[in-house]
Amino acid sequence: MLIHPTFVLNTRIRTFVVLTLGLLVLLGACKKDSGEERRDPREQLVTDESDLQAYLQTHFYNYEDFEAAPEDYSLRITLDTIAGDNSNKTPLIDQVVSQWVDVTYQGETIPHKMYYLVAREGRGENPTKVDSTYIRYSGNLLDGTSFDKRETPIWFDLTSVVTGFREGVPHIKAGSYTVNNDGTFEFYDFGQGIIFMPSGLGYFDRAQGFVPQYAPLIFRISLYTFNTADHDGDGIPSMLEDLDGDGNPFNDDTDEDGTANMYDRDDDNDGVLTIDEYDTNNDGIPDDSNNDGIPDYLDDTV
Ligand SMILES: [Ca+2]
Ligand SMILES: [Ca+2]
Ligand SMILES: [Ca+2]
Ligand SMILES: [Ca+2]
Repeated sequence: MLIHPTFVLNTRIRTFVVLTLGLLVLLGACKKDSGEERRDPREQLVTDESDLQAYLQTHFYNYEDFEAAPEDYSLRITLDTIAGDNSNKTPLIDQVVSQWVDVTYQGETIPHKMYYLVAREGRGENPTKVDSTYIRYSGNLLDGTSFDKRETPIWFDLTSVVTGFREGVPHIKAGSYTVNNDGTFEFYDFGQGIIFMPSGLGYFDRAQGFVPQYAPLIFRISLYTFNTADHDGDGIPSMLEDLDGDGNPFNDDTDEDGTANMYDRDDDNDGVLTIDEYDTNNDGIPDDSNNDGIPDYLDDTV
């Protein structure tokens, strides 16, 4: 999926983002209101789950528009209350899929439940949770407040967004595109979906712009395309550095030097960069020169 034109676009737009937008979905810039004890994440989870349930039971999305015009790529996902003329609509709760995501607070692992829904099945591939994605999105609170919105698609490295966003986007498939004569892109066949997350997968106690503390979040997303990311540039895509296969590439650290393999350019800390010992004969199979079953890039004895 590494395509030259998008890569160029990627670099340019990402720089723009970092410099000018101070993106809300980015983690970092922690602002904590003073004077108040941080709430217990387990208790907050119960409150958030109850609020999310209430929302999903009383709201619907414009699924009929997507059923009626599956090829209309200008369609946006809209959310509305089930009431009045809309009282016969199918509630979101009957359409969402739930997913458990572990969050670690002060050494304790707490499973968080989030929900997602695919409104339009894209025809491309699914990104992984550590890829670089080109998306249009809008973020809302449960009361409808819009706190962040991008009409023009933008590149996001999924490693640098809030957890619920990172976990939700891989359920959506990318699309295809054509390049116009003037160099602009036309996207089609892309997937669209919605993510509903408790505050613990969002900003939790870090108020951000229009997002108050402890706010569950809703993101509507269109995934145009993505690039497979290799954060350390060692030739191994970041997701493939998830050696224990638990779906989490952030917790694999072969040489136990404190840097996860996906960010480590010398994964076994033997002084030879991974890229120089991974597959030197280019046969597509990681080298294992002493045939001990441990590839050279993870074997500090070779
Ligand atoms: Ca890598
Ligand atoms: Ca792992
Ligand atoms: Ca590595
Ligand atoms: Ca090495």
